[in-house]
Amino acid sequence: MLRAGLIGFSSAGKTALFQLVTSGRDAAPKGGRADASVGVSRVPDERLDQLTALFNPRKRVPATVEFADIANVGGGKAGAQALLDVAPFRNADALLHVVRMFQDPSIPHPSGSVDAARDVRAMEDEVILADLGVVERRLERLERDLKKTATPDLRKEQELLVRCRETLESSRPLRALELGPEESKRLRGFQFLSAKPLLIVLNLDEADLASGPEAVGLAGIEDFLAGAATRAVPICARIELEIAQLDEADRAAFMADLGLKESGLDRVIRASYDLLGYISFFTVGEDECRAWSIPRDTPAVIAAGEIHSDISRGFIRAEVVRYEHLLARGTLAACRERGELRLEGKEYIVLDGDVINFRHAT
Ligand SMILES: Nc1nc2c(ncn2[C@@H]2O[C@H](COP(=O)(O)OP(=O)(O)O)[C@@H](O)[C@H]2O)c(=O)[nH]1
Ligand SMILES: [Mg+2]
Repeated sequence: MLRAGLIGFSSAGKTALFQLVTSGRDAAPKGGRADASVGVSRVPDERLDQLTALFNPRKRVPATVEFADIANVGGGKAGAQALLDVAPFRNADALLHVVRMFQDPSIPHPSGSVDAARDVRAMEDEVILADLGVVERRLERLERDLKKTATPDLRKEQELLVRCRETLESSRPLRALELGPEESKRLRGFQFLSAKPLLIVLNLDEADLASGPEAVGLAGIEDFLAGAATRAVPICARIELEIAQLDEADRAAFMADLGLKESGLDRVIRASYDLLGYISFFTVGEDECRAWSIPRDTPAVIAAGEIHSDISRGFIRAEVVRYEHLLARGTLAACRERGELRLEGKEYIVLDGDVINFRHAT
């Protein structure tokens, strides 16, 4: 499951976005925490709807995205530093930075004016500073430990952290570092905030909503978006929250009026998937039809582990068919007759839209 943490200055619209993505028809509350609210959105997916219509299973289980919203981070003294102490942010796969672009004199901006480019940079600086604190503390400890026992492992860690420090000190985020697989893994262990992919959610003024993707241009953050693992998506949290609460017929009419093709929820989830390079595969049957999300280029044996570690451990073969073939033929048997049902091994790279039955030893 993809986990996203919402960050941003106060009154940017984090909580409005959180409500938008977790209050829809297909959402499930997950429960509160003292330091953050956590909610789960189900990923809208037409392919899963079609497979469900075909198999008529007892259960339809969409892929899920977990969102965490924190109370009042940024702007204050604590800043991004506070995020480091909150598990749903430390553990997040991606950060969603909600940036205020709406004008509303009744809601004061903490910096006195609406300026998306300034806020994007300021939040990046906070995140970088928070990571720098972690790097420096860890380096101090390492130096002491290395004096006692200089293992190659500690040396490698030190080398990596020195590179991190240089990057952060030059105001660059750790997601900009180019790392080998071993270093990447080591870095992940630290759960640095600036190493996480960043989705900038531009919370537009109602008046700009219809301008759609061009609205990104209004923010003046082209240079920033050229950075590694950084994207932007426009929404209008307040209006889209109102739309989400309408019944289906009214919702379609309202969206057409505003020139919206996709709901804010769909756009944010799609952009998060894109950013992280996530894809979906499906499992089907009379019992349940289900979507699973995995990173692109995942081998079958690892994808199996997404379902259950036993299935990965006892992996024998993956029976794979494209969902469009399954929909066209109507049954797995018909796909098999046409040679569209393939047997694949552990190393097979799972593709977006594969329908898979894992054969495994128990
Ligand atoms: N006009 C307008 N107001 C908004 C929009 N999004 C949020 N707000 C309002 O701005 C205020 C702060 O939003 P909130 O989501 O609580 O911000 P947070 O501090 O980032 O969690 C609330 O009164 C929201 O209703 C928007 O798109 N347009
Ligand atoms: Mg809030």
